[in-house]
Amino acid sequence: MQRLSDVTLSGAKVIGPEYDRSAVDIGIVHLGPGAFHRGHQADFTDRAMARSGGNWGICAVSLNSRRVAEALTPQDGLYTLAIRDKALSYRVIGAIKEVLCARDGPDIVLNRLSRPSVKFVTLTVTEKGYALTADGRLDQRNPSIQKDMATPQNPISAVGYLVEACRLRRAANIAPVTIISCDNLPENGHKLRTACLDYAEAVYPDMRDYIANNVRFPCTMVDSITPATDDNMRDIVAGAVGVRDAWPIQREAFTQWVIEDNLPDDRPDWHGVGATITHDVAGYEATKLRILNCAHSSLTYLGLLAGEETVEGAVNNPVLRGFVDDLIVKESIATISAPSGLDLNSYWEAIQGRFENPHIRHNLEQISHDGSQKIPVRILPVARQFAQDGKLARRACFVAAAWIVFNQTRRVSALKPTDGYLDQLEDKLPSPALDAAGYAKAFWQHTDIIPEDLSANELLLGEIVNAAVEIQGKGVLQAITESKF
Ligand code: CS2
Repeated sequence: MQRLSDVTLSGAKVIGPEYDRSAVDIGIVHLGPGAFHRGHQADFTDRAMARSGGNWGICAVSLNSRRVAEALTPQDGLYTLAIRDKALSYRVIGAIKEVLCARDGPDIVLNRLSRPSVKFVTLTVTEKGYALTADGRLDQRNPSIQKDMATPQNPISAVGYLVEACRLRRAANIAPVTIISCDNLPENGHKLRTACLDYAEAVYPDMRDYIANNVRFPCTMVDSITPATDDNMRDIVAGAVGVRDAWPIQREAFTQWVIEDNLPDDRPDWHGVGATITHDVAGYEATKLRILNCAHSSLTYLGLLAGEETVEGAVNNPVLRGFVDDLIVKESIATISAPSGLDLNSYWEAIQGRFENPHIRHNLEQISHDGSQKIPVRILPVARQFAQDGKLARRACFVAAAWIVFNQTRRVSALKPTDGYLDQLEDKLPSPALDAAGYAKAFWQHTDIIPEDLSANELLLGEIVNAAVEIQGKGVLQAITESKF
């Protein structure tokens, strides 16, 4: 079977880019072209060019791995988007014009970032890629940040590349780019801006004010379930498309992109293909993080401890379903000021249907990664809001305790949890040989992991420790059943 490429595309059995790829210049550099970028922003941009044209070709830059470049370069950047839902559909996406790996040297990446045709830099580098401390500032102990501060003209970190690009464009009298974070962080644009300003202040002090006054960092909320691709999916896509695609992307039908109305007029027609441009991103962010992502992380740590493997399996486990439904309806939703017109209970009902999608295998293991970056923005804000009102969000505390028990359990096994930030702190973490109470207490009091206001709250600490002992002692399902929430 032939490999997907510009040459073989005409022979494919599905629709491809509905614009002339060869005529499209690069207008966007994207950092972190993982499955989510290719299933979400690149899809929006592909459809925007089909609808309204524009030079919005994407130069995708992997900061660490060569895998995406090795898979897509022989395919001229083309790949298949497989929508796996009530209806199955396939489309070949052409928005990515080239894929670079920054480990091959920063020069070509900085060359692209400095091009006058490039107007946007978008990012999906996951929460850990922002190198933030628990209080949202640049983590200057981060190894990549430390290295970049020593050699800023040869960056390796996302922040290092962004600030160097701003410096080079300014020196060449080229208009600054607009930088769009597309990661699951509350106020993602503001946090990325703070990280860049902190970095600039330390490395190029004159650049701090320039960036502060000239570079846009709109916030966004992004949503579409895009599980990792496996060989089974490659075979399914090859059969449907008729050409071999080394890295197709599977995704649910639902997709949503909310972008803060802080964009230049010259932009892709993202709005025309369904993106929401609004001043109220915060409402959408909190809604998505504290409902969808809160439920995801809850089902993940509870599910993995209960022996479940997928989101579908966990959400169909009656004990877990009942617990997470109560967590969302009785705790999370109470802390959210919803965007006008959005009914949160209906929103949650729709998400449960998305989780049940039998056409998608979403492994809990994948969602369990980087809990130190996810739990503080998905679970802990619920506990904080309740604590500020003098109440206890016991279900949110139970999930935080399950994450701690999961971490302890995995650290004594060969299958360590995937969490780069915790790996960085390894020598400061409590010994996993401690009992459940001792480990939970020490972990919760670690202010590099748990924000200080929560770490110091004795009521929360007591709840976390009790829940950890229950989970460790009885197993998660029995602990849920016997707890009087
Ligand atoms: C998931 C998210 O892996 C995870 O942490 O919760 O990637 C989730 O699938 C997306 O935010 C859905 O929009």
